[in-house]
Amino acid sequence: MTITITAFERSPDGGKGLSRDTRVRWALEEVGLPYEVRPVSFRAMKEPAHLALHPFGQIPTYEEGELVLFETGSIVLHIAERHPGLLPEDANARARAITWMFAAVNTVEPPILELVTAKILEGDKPWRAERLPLVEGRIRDRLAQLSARLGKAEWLDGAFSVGDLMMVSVLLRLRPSGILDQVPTLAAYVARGEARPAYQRAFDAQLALNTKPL
Ligand SMILES: N[C@@H](CCC(=O)N[C@@H](CS)C(=O)NCC(=O)O)C(=O)O
Repeated sequence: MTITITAFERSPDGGKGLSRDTRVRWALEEVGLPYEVRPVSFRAMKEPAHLALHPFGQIPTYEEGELVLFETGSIVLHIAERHPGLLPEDANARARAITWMFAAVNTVEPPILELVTAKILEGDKPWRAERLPLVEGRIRDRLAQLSARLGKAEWLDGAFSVGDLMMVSVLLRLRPSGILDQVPTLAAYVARGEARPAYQRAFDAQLALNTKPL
């Protein structure tokens, strides 16, 4: 069955791989599933045809036959549960991998998104200068905790899993701020994720879309 995802016709990052279709592409590449991409413009994302797929008018969406999904956590988990490669066989290890995936989107990503809000969306507001150090502090606390848990391990819990895929994807969003590189354990962890051939294929595909003439 054909899998179709949506992605920005032109990502605001110009193809640095930070838009969230990249994590879905990466999951599909890890399990070896072919997929198609339907690029959408910012205007089309808010129109009824796209809102029928994604109630919040965002990307990515995931279509597979009659199934339509939104939210990258749900999409990536759906892929991981149905195809070998991203979840361990052992039931407890599986549950822990899923826990790390939720930790990535629920605990680590929110302060990182706050930074984007403080710097870009609210960059011209009078509270920016006061807010920024608070947000950066919250991110540094999370990174210190994550780094302490990872320690010298290659991945968060045994072999590479959906938990690492999501955690690396979330941490990558921090790279432009310079904060990630200040935590060498996590910078190296993210680099290991990026070095995976499946990530490379996902990255190259989103870059090709973002640099293709419109
Ligand atoms: N929690 C959602 C967030 C989706 C999201 O924020 N997508 C961004 C692109 S990375 C988007 O569509 N932004 C445009 C908008 O919100 O109008 C997920 O993980 O799928």
